[in-house]
Amino acid sequence: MNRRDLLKLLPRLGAITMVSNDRLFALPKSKQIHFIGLGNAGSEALKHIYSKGIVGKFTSVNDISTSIPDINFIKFVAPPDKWISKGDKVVRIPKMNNEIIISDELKKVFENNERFILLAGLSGFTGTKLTAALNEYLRKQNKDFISICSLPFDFESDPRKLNAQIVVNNLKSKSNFEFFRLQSIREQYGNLKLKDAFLLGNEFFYKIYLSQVG
Ligand SMILES: Nc1nc2c(ncn2[C@@H]2O[C@H](COP(=O)(O)OP(=O)(O)OP(=O)(O)O)[C@@H](O)[C@H]2O)c(=O)[nH]1
Ligand SMILES: [Mg+2]
Repeated sequence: MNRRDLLKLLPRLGAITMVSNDRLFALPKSKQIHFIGLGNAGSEALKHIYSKGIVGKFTSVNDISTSIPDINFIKFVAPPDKWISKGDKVVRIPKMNNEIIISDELKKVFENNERFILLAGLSGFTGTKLTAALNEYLRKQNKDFISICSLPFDFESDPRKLNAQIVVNNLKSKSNFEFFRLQSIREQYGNLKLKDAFLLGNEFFYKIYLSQVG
């Protein structure tokens, strides 16, 4: 599929969630919507939603800034994998074993009475760990929030798939947790280039958001 065909396809994706863009005009007026992109995928989905012209606040929590002035940026750098000596062997301690701390700067993002929409691709450190930690934190704080997450493609590594699966298993019974499989894009639209599959993935985040706000 070439890029022009792909772009033609994007509006038709509405059929996936059976929601039309008309919902944009029915957004609840009382509460400010605040989108928070966690990690790279979350921040790409955030930029995509921002580009739709939705009125709201936007914050990216990632290692690099989006460079869009309207998108607040909170720097978060995942710890590196560590290598330790055990006898005559060197053993890798994956970064995923590290606990995550929600910084005061990040807690401040959630201090107002807004409706928070967390966006993350699950499998890496930042999106996965922050989704798990923030779900627990925001629930305890009685905040109004939903999470929209993707599950990795089949070709991603087993440890990354496992990271994602653990979080989904813990949260999938919650009514404020939504997810989709990136692999379903390739199943539906063929073996797209990764860049194009990510673009469709970003659109899935947007459509799921629309299906939640009515
Ligand atoms: N829709 C979409 N998915 C992406 C994009 N980039 C990466 N992903 C997917 O998102 C998942 C998580 O990857 P990243 O977002 O890069 O990971 P991260 O949360 O930044 O984690 P670390 O970099 O390990 O701290 C993987 O399944 C990727 O395939 C993107 O631009 N759009
Ligand atoms: Mg990253």
